[in-house]
Amino acid sequence: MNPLIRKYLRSEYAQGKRRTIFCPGCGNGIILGYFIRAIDELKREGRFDDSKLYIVTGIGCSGNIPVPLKYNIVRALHGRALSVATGIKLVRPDSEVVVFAGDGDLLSIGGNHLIHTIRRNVGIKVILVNNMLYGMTGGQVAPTTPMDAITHTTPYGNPEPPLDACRLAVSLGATYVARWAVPLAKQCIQSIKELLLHRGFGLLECLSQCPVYQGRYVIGIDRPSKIMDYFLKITVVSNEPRYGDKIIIGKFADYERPTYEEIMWGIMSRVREDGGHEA
Ligand SMILES: Cc1ncc(C[n+]2csc(CCOP(=O)(O)OP(=O)(O)O)c2C)c(N)n1
Ligand code: SF4
Ligand SMILES: [Mg+2]
Repeated sequence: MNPLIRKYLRSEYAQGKRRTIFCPGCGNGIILGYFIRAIDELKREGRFDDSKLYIVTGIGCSGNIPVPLKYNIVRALHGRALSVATGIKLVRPDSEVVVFAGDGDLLSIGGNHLIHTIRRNVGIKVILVNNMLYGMTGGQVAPTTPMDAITHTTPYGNPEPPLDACRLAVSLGATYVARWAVPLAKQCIQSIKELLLHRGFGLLECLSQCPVYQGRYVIGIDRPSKIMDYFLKITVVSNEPRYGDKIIIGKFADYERPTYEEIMWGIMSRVREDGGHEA
């Protein structure tokens, strides 16, 4: 058995008594593996203290990614993971708060929270799993679904262009932004490491395969390995915002500015020095 399994998974999962809910070939299990490897490498390098790690998820298949892990996990309401994560980070500014969210969860019902969490530069790290639709509820259209794609709710093709989460995040001042795809293991693990070490708000979008719905309907390929080949064909590493019809992957932002928790704790200590505020 891979020693990382015993080290990071709850015993019932490590012993095979419980299994993840993921369909065979889903990208979610692979992303879980990348997350564990990134944490393990950082710990061995002495650069990450996982005793301070809190994980928050939204609702969706991707929200199940951290469930087998030994860490403290909060499953928030659909679209509200960032609000819960903000609360944890504000109360415990020295904690490491990671959010796993689906594209529907983060960009559709949770889109407004994303905008303001980035604007404030709350020091939480978001791993966005973009499988181009709502997986858990049966393959409905999401803000990330490609135009003209067939889904359960767009049987005649999606009439809307997709939202580029990374461009949105950069425009709002996100201090770490990257996008990779599940077949690019080295880049995904490296990016998760950078995200975990980053001080302000960070977003890593990971293009991921949902062989059941995205594969069958959106892309028309249902073999997971073929979908991963397809991701490599439709993506390109570039610094340009547009590159023909291809999806740009790479790192788009990595800098620092004051975080919301630093500012809020600064205000609180000034209030205390003033002896509190009287209305
Ligand atoms: C308030 C609320 N509205 C709708 C739902 C139903 N629901 C559950 S998961 C989901 C979408 C999941 O899609 P995504 O976030 O892309 O995650 P995926 O399953 O694709 O990983 C929806 C609409 C819900 N649980 N709560
Ligand atoms: S429905 Fe899709 S995203 Fe959900 S577990 Fe199955 S393959 Fe993965
Ligand atoms: Mg999805």
